[in-house]
Amino acid sequence: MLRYFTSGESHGEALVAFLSGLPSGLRVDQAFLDRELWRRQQGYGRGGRMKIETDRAHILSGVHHGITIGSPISVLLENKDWKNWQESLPVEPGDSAKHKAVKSPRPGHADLAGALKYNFSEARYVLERASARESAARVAIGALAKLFLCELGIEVLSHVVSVGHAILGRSAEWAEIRATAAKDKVLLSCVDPSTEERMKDEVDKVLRTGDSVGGIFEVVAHHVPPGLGTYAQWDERLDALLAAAVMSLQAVKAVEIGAGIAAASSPGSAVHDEIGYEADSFTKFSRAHNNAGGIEGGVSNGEDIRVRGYLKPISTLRRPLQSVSFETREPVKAAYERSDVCVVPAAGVAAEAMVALTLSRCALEKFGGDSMLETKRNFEGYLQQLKKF
Ligand code: EPS
Repeated sequence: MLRYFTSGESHGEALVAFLSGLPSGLRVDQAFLDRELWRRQQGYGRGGRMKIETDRAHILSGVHHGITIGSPISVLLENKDWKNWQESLPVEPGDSAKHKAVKSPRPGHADLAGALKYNFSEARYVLERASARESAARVAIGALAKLFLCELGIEVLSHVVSVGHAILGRSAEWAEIRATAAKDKVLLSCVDPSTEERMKDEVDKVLRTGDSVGGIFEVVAHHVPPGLGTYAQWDERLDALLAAAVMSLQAVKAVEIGAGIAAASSPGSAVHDEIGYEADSFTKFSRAHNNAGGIEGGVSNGEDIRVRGYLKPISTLRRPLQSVSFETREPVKAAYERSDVCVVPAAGVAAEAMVALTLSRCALEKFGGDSMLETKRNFEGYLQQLKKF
């Protein structure tokens, strides 16, 4: 079974991610891991921190001579900013006068709920772990999941659908998404250049006013065979697993599969994807469109899987909202620390990692295998079985 978790604070020494359950014999491309980490750091509207960090995946275990050996994999990502925090956030008790307290909770951040829950007198430790910096660790192991899926012919990428009021008013083709993700310069990862300019204007607006802006990203998993996930049990449904995986990312407040939101106010005849028999894919069954987002009954149906994440605006504001002092309980403005103002493209890359990890888990549950040889043999056998339909 594929299992994973992360550890690390935003301004601590490092982030660490663990991934257990990948078969042996998967070739690991270090340059690919580092490019995925680079992609997550891009986008117009990021703050000063991204000028400090250059994320690199330092693999500590589970990979030797460039291939996985079936043992748990651990990856370390250094926080370059740590050198500026060694005295204020040491592991040992240190000098309490140098501690940088977060004195008033930011509405929208985990600050208040976290301080109440863990019995902290201020929110420093809450911020440190709740920060979206943690998503870098997920991207590192998500890149390994992508390499695994690639062996099965599956690719996972994302693009930005909206930033503030600037919205891409059409569906994005796979070829456009792929071309956008391959660029060496990232603005806002929109497939349409004129919409991307309008998205940039939305970011410029909040940069001027000391505000922040959210938006929508879409993750597309291409060439996923039918049969991943199952309707047989509630917690094995692929749409439920993907929704939880994407919702678990910092600042995501809603998740949509396919045309899920519009579907709720449309008649069934306009929503469901009519079936034909002239395709040349996993089977000959074809669809008129893909409003289902590649999943019906909690099972992948062979169409591209489309998952959208809706991001609230970043909760750290240069023009802070009203809050209360942890110390005096008097009204004060919320704390402000250097921050991003827009992270929609970065969140999309982190969501790709979560989707890739989820699909890898489902693929391994279906096809099994301790070595890639075994997994791929089982996979090929299943593809042949599908061809008979
Ligand atoms: C974050 C605040 C900022 C972001 C950070 C998320 O960090 P800092 O407080 O160091 O300026 O840059 O995101 C990252 C560091 C990252 O790698 O994405 C927050 O409070 O959530």
